Amino acid sequence: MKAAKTVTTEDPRLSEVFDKLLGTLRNFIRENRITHEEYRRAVAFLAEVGQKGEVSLICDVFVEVTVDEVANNGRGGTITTIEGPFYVPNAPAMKSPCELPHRPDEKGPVLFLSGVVRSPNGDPLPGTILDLWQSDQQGRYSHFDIPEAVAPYNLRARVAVDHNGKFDVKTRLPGPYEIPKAGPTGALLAAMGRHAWRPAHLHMKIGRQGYRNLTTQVFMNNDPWLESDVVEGAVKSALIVDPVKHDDPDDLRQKNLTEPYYTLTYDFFLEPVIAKAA
Ligand code: MBD
Ligand code: FE
Repeated sequence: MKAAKTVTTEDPRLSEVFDKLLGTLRNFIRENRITHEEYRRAVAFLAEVGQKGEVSLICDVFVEVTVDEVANNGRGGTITTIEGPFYVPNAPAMKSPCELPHRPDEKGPVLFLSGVVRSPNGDPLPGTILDLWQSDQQGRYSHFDIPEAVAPYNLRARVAVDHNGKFDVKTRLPGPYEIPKAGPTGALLAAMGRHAWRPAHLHMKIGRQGYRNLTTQVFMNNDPWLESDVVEGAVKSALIVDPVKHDDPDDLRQKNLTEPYYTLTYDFFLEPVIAKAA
């Protein structure tokens, strides 16, 4: 007969880190003389975070920065930052040049995002997939704030770069994002007197065979929340970008646009996977 398997005996890493986490938590309770009332308040808060579907939101806002720091310590190439709670896998596959899926009445200025994905020595990397996602002009993410049935994969796509490693994507400028005031995460921030804003940003996961996956974001310069992102430590200076405004009437007519548009060029650098000795 086969012995019954249990997760605990099969997963020493789980036992080890759980014991350590508990130890840290017990010390925290002792050092801060956490009262029974505070404990009950915390438990009720966590229950509400679960009920309102904000587990990923609150964890990513307060904790993911440190996970990213550990995961990418010493890494070369473009600097990483957190994935956040609003990534959706399997977005439409597109080939550069392309336009992200959007509603017929999508608001906000057009943004042409372009650049080249490169290896550390600058060689372009054809064969790369750039998985892009972003909020709309009002800071809303499809599948979360915009129902999937209304606009599936709105402003999301997996873009294949061209044979020169280049991507050329037509999209819209994202707006800043505010954590909803109605939920427990927003209530916690309000109770601490903190604002709940993230500066306008674009998210990307970049993948190519032989290279480490890169998850990062670029942040729009001149955003009022750039210096005080509610996600402390997510904004890094090398990730701040300056979209260029274009409003020449002849140029607009040529592009079939009636409003000024923006361009943004940013190259990404991937780090090769180091083959491990057998
Ligand atoms: C976001 O848009 C985001 O990117 C993160 C990390 C947290 C909350 C909202
Ligand atoms: Fe985001």
